[in-house]
Amino acid sequence: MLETTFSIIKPDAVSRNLTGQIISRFEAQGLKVVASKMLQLTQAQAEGFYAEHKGRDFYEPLVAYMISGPIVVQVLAGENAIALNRQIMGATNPEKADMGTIRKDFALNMRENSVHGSDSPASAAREISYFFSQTELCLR
Ligand code: RTP
Ligand code: MG
Repeated sequence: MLETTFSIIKPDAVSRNLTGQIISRFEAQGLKVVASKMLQLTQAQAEGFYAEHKGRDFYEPLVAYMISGPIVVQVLAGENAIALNRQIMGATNPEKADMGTIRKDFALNMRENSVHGSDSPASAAREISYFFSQTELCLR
């Protein structure tokens, strides 16, 4: 099924100049960038984006990290894009991520893990609309 998913290249990866290498991995696996921008999140934007994790012990340090520097937010399109992106990213904890995944190769630790990807169609829809209007997606 042709899907769209939402991706973030997180501050640890942008600051280490890994943006191009990460996008190349998406493209090499058949995901197409259909919207893209660089920005630095405000505290309120980061808190809202991660609202589902509010109250967890990692929530506050996660928000602080996510506002610590610029990020690249993107919409990726392709066959089974949501699952495919998660596969390319690897497990949340880089020590548990499969060989050849972004997190295995680039993540610093469980928090500074280089990328975010939507985990379901519902979160993809919510996360895309959190950063992009429908007219900003180049789907044709
Ligand atoms: P993401 O949402 O960023 O794609 O990552 P995920 O689904 O693999 O992980 P999730 O459970 O949704 O957690 C969101 C982000 O919070 C940070 N985290 N730190 N125990 C910890 O220190 C911990 N657990 C999660 C990571 O940055 C994770 O990607
Ligand atoms: Mg998640």
